[in-house]
Amino acid sequence: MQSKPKDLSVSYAGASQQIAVVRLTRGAKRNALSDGLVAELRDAFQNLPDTVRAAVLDGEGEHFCAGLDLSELKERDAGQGLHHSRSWHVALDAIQYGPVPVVAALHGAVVGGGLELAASAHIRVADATTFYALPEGSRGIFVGGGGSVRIPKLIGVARMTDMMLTGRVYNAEDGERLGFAQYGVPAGSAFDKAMELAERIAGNAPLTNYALMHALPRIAEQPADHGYLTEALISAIAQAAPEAKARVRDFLAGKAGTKVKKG
Ligand code: 1HE
Repeated sequence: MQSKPKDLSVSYAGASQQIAVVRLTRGAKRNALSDGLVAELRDAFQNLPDTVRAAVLDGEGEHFCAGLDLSELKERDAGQGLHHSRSWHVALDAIQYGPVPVVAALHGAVVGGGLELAASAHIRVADATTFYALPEGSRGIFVGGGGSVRIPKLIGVARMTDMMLTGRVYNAEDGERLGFAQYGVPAGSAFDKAMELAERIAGNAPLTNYALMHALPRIAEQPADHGYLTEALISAIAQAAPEAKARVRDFLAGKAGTKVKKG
């Protein structure tokens, strides 16, 4: 029996294969996220090998991701709809709260569930062809992949409301200005820039990366008084690691090569 071709590829790159490249390979359907592809994403990020220190997420073809596979949009009762949305939450949480930082390389359409997927990464690099939209509003549905939690954190509630009420589309330049992407690059170069950033991230102390992924977003949600205590705990744990001590020693001995330079 022939098995169904996968809609996702996972390969390894960089020094010691430390970078996982996770690619949506459903270009003929603009990388639309079928239930099967959402499960493949979940499995890929839940099962990254221990050797991996950073990941790059991208999509084949002219578009990063066209969102929910509309051909699977079936009549669901409320309970089934709830579980469908929750399955996206599990998959996208596996990206945001997985073992390693994820850099999304964006180009073309980053729309609907594709924008929800991009928002679950830690860094977004967008090339000049990128555009962002939330067509859910015009399709009579609502976001269901964590977008109402993550997207306002990037651009604010008012802008997300406008996008969904009016179908507004933001181009790459506006998207960078508003906070969808932290890096804007020329057309065709998002993947290379994402790999460059992933290499740098892979060189960080693992506990620092862990703190940034798992502690920072939670501290930012805490009342200041709680946040300060959590920060103190995490910083005490991070600085106690032998690797942290070795890095500071190297800097003080002029050996680190990590002096901060003007950008
Ligand atoms: C699809 C999908 C899809 C393309 N589901 N099949 N998302 C949307 O509402 C976006 C819908 N898609 C588009 O607006 C456009 O396809 C694009 C702007 C992304 C790309 O345009 P283009 O001209 O390059 O491609 P195309 O000709 O529109 O599509 C090529 C094929 O991909 C075509 O199939 P074919 O068999 O006729 O070749 C399309 O049907 C198919 N395709 N997008 C299914 N989305 C957790 S809740 C999240 C809720 C949402 O994400 S709602 C938003 C859904």
